[in-house]
Amino acid sequence: LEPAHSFMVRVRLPGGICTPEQWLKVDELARAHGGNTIRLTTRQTFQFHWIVKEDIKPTIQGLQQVLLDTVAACGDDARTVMATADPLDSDVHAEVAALSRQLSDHVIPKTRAYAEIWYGQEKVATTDDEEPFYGRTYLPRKFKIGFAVPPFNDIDIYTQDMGFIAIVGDEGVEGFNLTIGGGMGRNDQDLNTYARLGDVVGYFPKERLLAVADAVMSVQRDYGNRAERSRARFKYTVDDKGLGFIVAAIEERSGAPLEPVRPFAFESNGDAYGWRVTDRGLFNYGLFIENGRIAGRMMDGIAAIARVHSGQIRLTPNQSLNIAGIEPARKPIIEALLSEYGLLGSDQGSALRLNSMACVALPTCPLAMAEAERYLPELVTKIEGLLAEHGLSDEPITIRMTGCPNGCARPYVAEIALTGRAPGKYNLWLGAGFHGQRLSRLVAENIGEATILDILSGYFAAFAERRKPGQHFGDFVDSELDRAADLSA
Ligand code: SRM
Ligand code: SF4
Repeated sequence: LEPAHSFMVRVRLPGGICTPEQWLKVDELARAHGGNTIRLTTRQTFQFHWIVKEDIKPTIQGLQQVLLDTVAACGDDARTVMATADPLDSDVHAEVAALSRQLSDHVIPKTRAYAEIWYGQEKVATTDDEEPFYGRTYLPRKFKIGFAVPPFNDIDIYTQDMGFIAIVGDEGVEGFNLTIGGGMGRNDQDLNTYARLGDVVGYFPKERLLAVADAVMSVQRDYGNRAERSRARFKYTVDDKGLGFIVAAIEERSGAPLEPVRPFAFESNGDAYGWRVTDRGLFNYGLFIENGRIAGRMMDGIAAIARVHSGQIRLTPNQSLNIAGIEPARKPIIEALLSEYGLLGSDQGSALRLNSMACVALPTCPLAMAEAERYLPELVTKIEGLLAEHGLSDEPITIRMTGCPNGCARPYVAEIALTGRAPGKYNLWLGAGFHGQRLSRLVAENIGEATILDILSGYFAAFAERRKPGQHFGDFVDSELDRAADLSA
């Protein structure tokens, strides 16, 4: 007998793009091995929970049948590559999604070990089975990559180790502004750890994508901190070595200097929900999935849609879905299914709820100190009540909760953020930018629900009374915090 451990299995899904056939296989595997639930993650992919040891192999082999894998979904390597889930379904989106797939295939480890272990392929004894890019010691730490297509910053480009902001001309994507050194992870007890926004360091033409990506990753591979794991992420390498040094090394290794940053503008870091017509006359439906958790009737409903759908089912960076490329003739059928399973409605939730995200936390995450996914919906209902009292019900405000400071729901770029300290206790962070361009500030530590609501109520009252026209909540709170700091100085 051995302990009845259960495992989490995470799929690699570049750009969050999934076919209906793949969806149905994921659904089948979740019902067979994964506790009848699918979890959509903040990096646009699937997680299965509750998989017992003997079911891991059948799960991974089942994924292989629909050309999905779990390569580098975890580990000290380049993780699944994110890309904007453009609700307008533009040609630019298609091009960027294809590039995210190409880059993901390029950056995953190339040894045969995965196929030998999980697919049962014949073990071949070789003397040169060392990974050509990662070598024997891989990267100092996980490495995250994403592509954003302005005006959508749904992937939170400034939180990625390496990000690409698409610059579009008449002929489509011309190139990318490069961002480096973003990251959320921090530890409440260790002031040497912190969330950091990535720097936008230059522009390069799209033909140089792989060369630039290789150069950035090789700089982290060769200069990253391998002695102190808590300081091993690329953001610390950038700060320890200096931005100038890192950029010069990237330019030298990629074979050409970066050009000046090209203009771009983001508007939000959320998703768009409801029906949209695409340029090609097809329909997309943005389906809000609260905290990415799919189970029960919702799971049945999405599977029923996948059975009749001929387009894609895209996973968004905010744990939701875009049922994309619906042919006009099939729209009434899909609409009827959405209605039958209670998934239809332009009002899928309040503006606050539609901009909410929580990490998995308890009961499956071993690092969780407080609830997140299971508690945020209830807290949002209470905050909705406060917003209504101040006439702010329609105000889109981003709110994110995590069960610990690691920041898996990218809380430090949310206008309201709660990070777990202990059961029922959270740190409260406020004042981040609405499109993820500014970090939030710590406002109160280790507080429970009553204090959280009390503090928020005070800020909502002030916001309703004194906000400037069009001002977002995060910008307002940021200026209030500045004012308070000036007064106490
Ligand atoms: Fe995360 C570790 C869940 C996105 C920062 N994360 C974990 C683990 C694997 C816990 C563990 O190490 O044992 C969690 C599994 C919980 C469970 O029961 O499933 C976990 N992270 C998640 C997911 C599922 C949250 C969600 O609710 O969607 C996300 C899966 C993403 C994916 O599909 O690959 C997830 N994690 C993130 C993000 C957001 C992002 O990448 O956009 C971050 C912050 C960005 C960053 O990396 O800086 C994030 N996760 C962490 C960290 C802190 C890393 C650091 O730099 O300190 C850890 C802990 C660690 O690595 O030691 C962690
Ligand atoms: Fe677990 Fe913490 Fe990540 Fe939440 S933020 S999933 S509690 S590691």
